Amino acid sequence: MGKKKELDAVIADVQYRTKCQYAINTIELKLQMIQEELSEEYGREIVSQICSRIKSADSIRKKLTRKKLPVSYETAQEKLNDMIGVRATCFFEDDIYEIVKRISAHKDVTVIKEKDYIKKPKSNGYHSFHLIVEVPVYSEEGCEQKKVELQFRTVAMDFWAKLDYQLCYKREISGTQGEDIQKELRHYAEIIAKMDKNMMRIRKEIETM
Ligand code: 0O2
Repeated sequence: MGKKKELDAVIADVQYRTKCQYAINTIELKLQMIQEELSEEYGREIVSQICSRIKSADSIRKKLTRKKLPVSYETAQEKLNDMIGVRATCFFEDDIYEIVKRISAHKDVTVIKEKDYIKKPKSNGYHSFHLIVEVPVYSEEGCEQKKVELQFRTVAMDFWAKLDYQLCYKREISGTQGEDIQKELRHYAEIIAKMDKNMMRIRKEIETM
């Protein structure tokens, strides 16, 4: 079987997808538990939305090619951190750090890597907190660790990222007009970041009333 067909076959395989879904369910359950704990402590909602996806064969192929890596399932497993992705959209920025702290403390969660694009946004303005973890997945074959990329964003950061994804991300936007567009998007990302900070301040003010 050629490498392309092999990758397609593995990603479509029911056993592979079941194991990925197991990892997703584990993480989602933990996030729901933390959301309930915090909700009880703070007396308000913490997470607006949780969503997940298993990366498609096509997207894996494109990402490996973009990274100039050989296109194979083995390379994808080894080099890509986001074959399985879960995103939690939160109301406030400080809640993101509290959730990250709590989920990282779970004994069956191994933190592989943290990327804080909130404190250090990407040059295009992208804000998000990425936490790469491993969780155990049990089957008749035993226990295997599955890597999951968790993305944490505020509702406002998510709004920007979703529009950027539609407009620019994965596209070559060049020339003077391209630069102006990039600059404008960066500007909106800065406004959003400021708005997030102000919303947090307003919340704290209300909490002391
Ligand atoms: P898709 O289609 O969403 O899956 P690595 O250094 O290898 O750990 P990686 O994965 O190359 O890191 O890069 P990074 O920065 O951690 O990005 C991982 C994911 O974050 C991306 O996955 C996007 O989902 C999202 N992301 C990163 N940068 C941007 C950005 O500038 N704009 C938007 N809208 N999303 C971003 P994929 O596979 O690129 O895309």
